[in-house]
Amino acid sequence: MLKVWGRRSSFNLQKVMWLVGELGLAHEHIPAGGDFGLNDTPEFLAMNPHGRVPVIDDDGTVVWESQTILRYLAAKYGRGRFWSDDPGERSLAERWMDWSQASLQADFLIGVFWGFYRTPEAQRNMPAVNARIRACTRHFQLLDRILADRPFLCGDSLTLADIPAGTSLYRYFGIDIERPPVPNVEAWYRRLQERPAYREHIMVPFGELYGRLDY
Ligand SMILES: N[C@@H](CCC(=O)N[C@@H](CS)C(=O)NCC(=O)O)C(=O)O
Repeated sequence: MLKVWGRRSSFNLQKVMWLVGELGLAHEHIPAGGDFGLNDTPEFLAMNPHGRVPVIDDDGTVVWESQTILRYLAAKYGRGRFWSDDPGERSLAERWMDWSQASLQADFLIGVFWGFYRTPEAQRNMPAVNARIRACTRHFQLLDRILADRPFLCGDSLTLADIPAGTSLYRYFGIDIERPPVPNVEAWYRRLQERPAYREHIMVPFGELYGRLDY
């Protein structure tokens, strides 16, 4: 049985659990990280030397790094729907995954969510946070243009492209920051909220993270 380690408030665990849910995979979830600890034990470090979540163990195959896990699960259990054997076709979704991690996640999750929401008010570097909020404005306006003529990032159906970027939406629209009007992104967000796996794994209240920098 597939085992998945991570805390439900972890952005990177959420991406993985969303796909697990979309694929309907039987699994065991083991809370780890944050207040649950476990990720600094020798057993955990033997699975992931970085001591970070998420980690999966799929009948003896251990994988860490959320986006690598997404690719692994899609290739193993989602052929046709979430994975193509044609490298060119596969790259259509993979470019959005990599852009999300390198650009959107860097500016939103690290720059804004950590810099603003997770940092106690007195310690915030607001000029730096505001620069990252402006970068997020540009990212979401770009997504808004892409989504003008399609319901999902790669076309008519949900693909791996939507997962890392779509995971940001619950927090982006849920914290008190300036946002541009992005009607196509908002429509995409509403579409994602119709999916049970998105509601269960992404729309997880994150108040426990406010003002906390310790994990
Ligand atoms: N690049 C890694 C980042 C992993 C990471 O930083 N995970 C965070 C949670 S999102 C973590 O383990 N934090 C320590 C903790 O929760 O105790 C990935 O995508 O999996």
